[in-house]
Order: sequence, then structure tokens, then C-alpha cells
Amino acid sequence: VPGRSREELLCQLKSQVVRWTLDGTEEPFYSRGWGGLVPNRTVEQVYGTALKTCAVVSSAGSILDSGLGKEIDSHDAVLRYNAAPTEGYEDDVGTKTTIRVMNSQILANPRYNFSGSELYKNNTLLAWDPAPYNVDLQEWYDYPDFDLFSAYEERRRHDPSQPFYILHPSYLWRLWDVIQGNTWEDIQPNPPSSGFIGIIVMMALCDKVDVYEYIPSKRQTDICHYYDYQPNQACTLGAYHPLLSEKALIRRMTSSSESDIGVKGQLTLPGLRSLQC
Ligand code: NCC
Repeated sequence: VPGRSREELLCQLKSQVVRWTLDGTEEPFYSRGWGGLVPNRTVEQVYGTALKTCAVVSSAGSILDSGLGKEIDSHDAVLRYNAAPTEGYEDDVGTKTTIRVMNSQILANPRYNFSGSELYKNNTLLAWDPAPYNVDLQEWYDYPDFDLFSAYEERRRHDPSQPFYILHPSYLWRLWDVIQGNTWEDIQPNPPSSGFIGIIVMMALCDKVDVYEYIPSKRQTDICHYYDYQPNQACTLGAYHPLLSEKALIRRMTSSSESDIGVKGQLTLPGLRSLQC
């Protein structure tokens, strides 16, 4: 099975990863009034076919001194992660944030100031939390890793015009299945990283996706994030998330050259929409 070609991998993603976000029609969310709480339009409907070129910016420390900011900003849309800022790092990461993919800690832990911070305003938000693999939504609702539901409800009421979604747990686990299904070793039974999730989201929304510093370039450093200067090797190769396998899979899906990946820190992936499978 792990011998699939690039085209086969892309088509596998396209066919197996379909369920996107919570739409409020399933229990226990329906009874809590989420039918009227989640945005009327899905994230795919919000963007339609408008996005031709998209950039995905990893939070890795190795993007520092890349000078990639202008190139990143030249895309129709830019995706960033969690609490990753642009202010103060514009030369390397750009200024534009169209979509932000966040784990549930951002919504639940007061240190991120989700309700007050500008990082989480004027953009599209996609949040996720690791539900059980069997996707028992009631169990997830009762025992999320971090309570993302309260902050979601509050923001939806406060700013209904912001496109804000919670990724469906089956989206995460179908992505995990694709990673495991293309890896020889058993991987961690934990969801993919926000990094992998965001790349696949952009592949569904855009015609072409440029990913920056997801596979470490020659600038590779032990500094976890470009914005906090904390050294931590596990950030790049993984402890909780199956980072190594995710990155190997993305490497197999791109036709970018070794020098683009290793010197510049960029790789290109096709949009899934126009793929002929
Ligand atoms: O670190 P994090 O990820 O926010 O980074 C976003 C994505 O960028 C890629 N990355 C990051 C650092 C690095 N040196 N190399 C990289 O390739 C990864 O693909 C990563 O997913 C997450 O995935 O949500 C994660 O979030 C943090 C943390 O919760 C948030 O930053 C909020 O502070 C997690 N760290 C901890 O919980 C301590 C991290 O494990 C995963």
C-alpha cells in the first residue's frame, strides 16, 4: 500500500476526505441550537472558486531570515496557525492572514486571549479538537481535550459575520487514516498536526498551494516557533502528532525540486478541485 504514486495519493485524499465542518444538524449540537449558530454557508461556499493561489505558512523557527514575506503576501489567500503573529515578522512571513487553523487550546486557555486578541478577528477561523477515533460526538462534547465549544458559541453570537467553523472530527480521522495507510510503521493514535490539516484545507479551497517551511529547509533550527524563540526539537519532528509521517507524505505529493524545498523552504501542491481521478 505505501507504494502509491503522487497522483494516486492526491486522488486518495480527494475521495476519502470529504466531511468538513460541524453543520449543527447532528446531536448533541442540534439540540443546543447549532443549526442556527453555525454559519449558513460552508467554508467551501464562502470562497467558491475565487482562490487561485494560496500560501500556507508553518510556524517553524526556521522561517526566520527567509525574506519570504512579499512572496507569501502575493497569494490570493494566506493560511496561518494558532497564535502565529505577523507583526514584527513581516519580512519573513508576510502581513496577510485569510484563514487561521487553531487547536482547541487557543479557544480554551486564557493565555491566548481568544476573545480579545486581534489575531482571531477579520479572518476565517477553523478550530479542531481530538475527538475519540470512533467519532462519538456526545462523548466528545462531554469530554473535549480543551473546551472549545463555549468560546465558539460565544464568538458566533457576538460576531455572526465572521466565518468560523469547527472541523468535523471525522475530517481529522480520515486524514489520519490516509497518513497511516501510506506509512509502514504504526503512527501515534493522535490527530494530524494543525500544519497538515491546514495544507489539506487549502488544497480543497485553492487551485494551487505554496507551502512555506513545513519540510525543514537548510535554515532548520531547534527554535520551535519563529515568534517565541523557545528551543524544542519535538516541534519539528513530533511527539504528540505524527509529524514525521505527515511531512513524508507531503513530500511524496509535491513535484517541487530539492532546492526549492531545501534552500528556499517552499513546496507546491495542486488544488484537489481540478484533479482528474
Ligand atoms: O506549534 P504549532 O502546532 O502551533 O505549529 C503550527 C504548525 O506548524 C508546523 N511546525 C511548527 C513548528 C516547527 N518547528 N515545525 C513545524 O513544522 C507544524 O505542522 C504545526 O502543526 C498544532 O499543531 O496545533 C501545534 O500547536 C502547538 C500549541 O498548542 C499552539 O501553538 C498554541 O500555543 C502544540 N504545542 C503544545 O501544545 C505545547 C504543538 O504540539 C502542535
